[in-house]
Amino acid sequence: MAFTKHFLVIFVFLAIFNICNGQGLKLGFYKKTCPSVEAIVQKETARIISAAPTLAAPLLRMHFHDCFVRGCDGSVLLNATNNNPAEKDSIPNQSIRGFESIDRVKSVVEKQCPGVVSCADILALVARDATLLLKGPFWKVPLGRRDGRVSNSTEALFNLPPPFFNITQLKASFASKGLNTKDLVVLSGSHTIGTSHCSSFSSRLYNFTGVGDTDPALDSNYVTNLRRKCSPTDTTTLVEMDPGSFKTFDEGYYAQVAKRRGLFTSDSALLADRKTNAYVRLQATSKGSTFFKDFAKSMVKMGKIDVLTGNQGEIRRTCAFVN
Ligand code: HEM
Ligand SMILES: *[C@@H]1O[C@H](CO)[C@@H](O)[C@H](O)[C@H]1NC(C)=O
Ligand SMILES: *[C@@H]1O[C@H](CO)[C@@H](O)[C@H](O)[C@H]1NC(C)=O
Ligand SMILES: *[C@@H]1O[C@H](CO)[C@@H](O)[C@H](O)[C@H]1NC(C)=O
Ligand SMILES: *[C@@H]1O[C@H](CO)[C@@H](O)[C@H](O)[C@H]1NC(C)=O
Ligand SMILES: CC(=O)N[C@H]1CO[C@H](CO)[C@@H](O)[C@@H]1O
Repeated sequence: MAFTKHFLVIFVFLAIFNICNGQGLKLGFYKKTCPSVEAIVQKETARIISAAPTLAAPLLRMHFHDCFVRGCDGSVLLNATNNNPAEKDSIPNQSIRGFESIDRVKSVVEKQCPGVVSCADILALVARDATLLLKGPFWKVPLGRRDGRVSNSTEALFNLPPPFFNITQLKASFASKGLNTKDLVVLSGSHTIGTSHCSSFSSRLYNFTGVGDTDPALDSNYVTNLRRKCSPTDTTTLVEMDPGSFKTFDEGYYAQVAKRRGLFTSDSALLADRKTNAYVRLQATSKGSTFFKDFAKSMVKMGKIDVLTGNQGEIRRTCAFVN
């Protein structure tokens, strides 16, 4: 009797521990229920990116924004309901694009395996496939996430790190999601692809501390260059984050950051910590860069943040709406 009781306690403890650590996810989760899901997602993502190559970056970013708010539960995909603005209505999400691409992939998957594959899993797979299509690394995506039923714009505002965060704030933000300093410097390498609106960094060019100054952490030639592209009030122009190779997933980002050309305060901040500084310099210069291997590992880790598994949540029929 006592033995059984102990056993039960240990079992329950392990079950809770596993859920919290995203261990409820596994490779090949849909092997029996939807064996072709990865092939379908891969094919549809390739179709989407070949028609619109600039969608790859926002689709990778979308997975990050999903995972940092309520865990990787597809909450970023939900539309607002009456009186309840969704995550996608919040300031950090203003520039996210590609929701209709996820909806499209989901509808193809639904045709093959109705009601089986979560939107959260589809997003995790699309982010991986989009990265690979830009010549980035491949990683195996543990699956079995369930979809949440809540999306709240205020939570997005509080959980997503803004571009003006310093290194202390960034580390705290990542730590609050169970990610360490290495994950921070590695995942920031995502900024090797894609573009940014001028408004995400223009205070660094024109009014850094409110006295019409520039950010001393930015290379002055780069400031001149960026000022030509971005007027102080520009909210529409897009700037390449890794100039010259923003369509290729490579180590180029680290070379930019090392040259004091990181676009955001959060990029420059990686030089302000001994550990992240060392990583930036190593990836910027080494031939046998470990970035791809590191990135794959940190993405799998990010993909496990506070996931819903088992009977939690639901499998949404349409990604923009709860069932
Ligand atoms: C470390 C903290 C981070 C901050 C402060 C940050 C901030 C930003 C900002 C402000 C933009 C530009 C938005 C715009 O103005 O259009 C951006 C773009 C982007 N971010 Fe991050 N980010 C961070 C981490 C990440 C992570 C972890 C990922 C992915 C795993 C990611 C992927 C991207 C991508 C791919 C883009 C380009 C999007 C596009 O081309 O539309 N970022 N980020
Ligand atoms: C859901 O939101 C997206 C993005 O804001 C929008 O494009 C789409 O039209 C909305 N869908 C519906 C059915 O309202
Ligand atoms: C959204 O989240 C905020 C912050 O946690 C909370 O104060 C607010 O009540 C939530 N809104 C809704 C509609 O649940
Ligand atoms: C980062 O910002 C916080 C809040 O503004 C501030 O208290 C802290 O001193 C800053 N840390 C660094 C290293 O700049
Ligand atoms: C710079 O910032 C300060 C403080 O926020 C503000 O009062 C001032 O108007 C700004 N100057 C310009 C040129 O935007
Ligand atoms: C894609 C999307 O829904 N963007 C929204 C982001 O938030 C602003 C409001 O802050 C909306 O106007 C955008 O439509």
